[in-house]
Amino acid sequence: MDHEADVFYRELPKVELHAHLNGSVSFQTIEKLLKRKPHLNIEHSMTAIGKGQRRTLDECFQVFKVIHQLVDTEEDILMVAIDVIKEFAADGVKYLELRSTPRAEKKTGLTKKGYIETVIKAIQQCKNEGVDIDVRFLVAIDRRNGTEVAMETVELAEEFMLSSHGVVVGLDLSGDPTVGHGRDLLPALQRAKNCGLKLSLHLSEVQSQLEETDLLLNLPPDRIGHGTFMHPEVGGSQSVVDKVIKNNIPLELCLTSNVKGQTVLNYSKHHFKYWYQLGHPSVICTDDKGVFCTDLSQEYQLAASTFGLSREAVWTLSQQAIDCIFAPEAVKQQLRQKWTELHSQLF
Ligand code: 6MZ
Repeated sequence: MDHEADVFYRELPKVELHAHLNGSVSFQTIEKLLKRKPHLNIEHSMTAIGKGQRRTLDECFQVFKVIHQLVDTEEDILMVAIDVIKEFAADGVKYLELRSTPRAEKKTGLTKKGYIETVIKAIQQCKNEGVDIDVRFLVAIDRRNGTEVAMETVELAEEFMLSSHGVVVGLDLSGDPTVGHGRDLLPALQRAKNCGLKLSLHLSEVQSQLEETDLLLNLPPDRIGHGTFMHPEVGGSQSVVDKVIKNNIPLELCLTSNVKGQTVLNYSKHHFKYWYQLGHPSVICTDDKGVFCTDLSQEYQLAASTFGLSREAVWTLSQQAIDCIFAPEAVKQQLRQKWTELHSQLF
C-alpha cells in the first residue's frame, strides 16, 4: 500500500460499494498465488501500480489480464475472496458490495456458475467465522464480451438472486470503456432491472461516452460507477447532470483509481468536488484496492485532505453511504444503528 491512513480514518466505520474482486487482491495474496503458479513467471510489478506511478486505462486493463492468469481455479477464487473480505473488514468496512465477472476456464474446469458459487461460499465462510462485515455480491458484465454474454450473465445473476438468500443483489456493467456500445447491452440491462436486480453501471469513465451515458440513464440505473465526464466542466452536458439529479442516482467515486489511471489529472481536479458541492449522493470507494495500492481509509483521508473536509463532514459522508446500498431497508437500519453506537468512540 502507498501509505497507511491515520487512526481516525481506519476506525471510521465505512461502506464500500465499488470493489472489483480481482482488482482488490492484496500484495500478500498475490504472493500466495505466485507460489502456487511459479511457471507463469509473473512478478509483483505486473499486478499493481505503486505510489507515484501512473498508467493509461488501457495498461490498467492489461494488469487485470495478468491477475486473471493467477486466479483461474475455484480454490484460487475462494482464497482471494476470503482474503479480500477480511482485509476490508480489518480496514473498518462494515458493509461491502463486491463485484466480479464470472469466468469459465477450460484448462481448469472452472465454470461461470462454479465461479459465482465460490464467491458466495467465501462470503458465507467469513460470516460463519464471525468476521464483522456484511457482504453482498454484484455479478458483473464485462462490456467487451458483447450482447449475448451480457444476456447469459443476467440470467445467471437472476438465478443466484433467487437462490442466494440475499447475497446476490445486483448487476454491474464494467470493462474497458473504449470497447463496445451500451446500446447493444440495453436489452440485457433492461431485463436485469425488470427481474429486480439492482444496477450499478460504469458511465462516462472516458470522455467519448456521453451519448451512451445519456441513453443508459433512461433505464435508470440505481448507481453510477465513476461518471467522470458527465458534467459540463469536463465536456459533459447539463442535461445528463439533470437526469442524474432528477433520479437521485448516487455516484461511486474512486479517487486514486482515476488519478493513477489518468482519467483525472490530479486529486484536486477529481469530480468528487463537483458532485459533493451540489449535495448529490457521492460515495467514496476503492475500485481496485490491490491494483491501485490503496484502501478505503486512505481514500477517505485523501478526499478530506484534498477538499478540506472536517471530521464531522467525513463522518456524514460515510454515514450517508448507507442510503445507497443495494441490500434491503432492514439492513440499512442495522447499519445506521451501528454507526450511532460507534460515533461516541470516535468523537
Ligand atoms: C472498468 C474495471 C475497472 O471482475 O475479474 N474493472 N472496469 N473500469 C475500471 N477502472 C479502473 N477496474 C476493474 O475484476 C477485474 C475486472 O473488473 C473490471 C474489468 O472488467 C476487469 O477485468 P473481476 O473480479
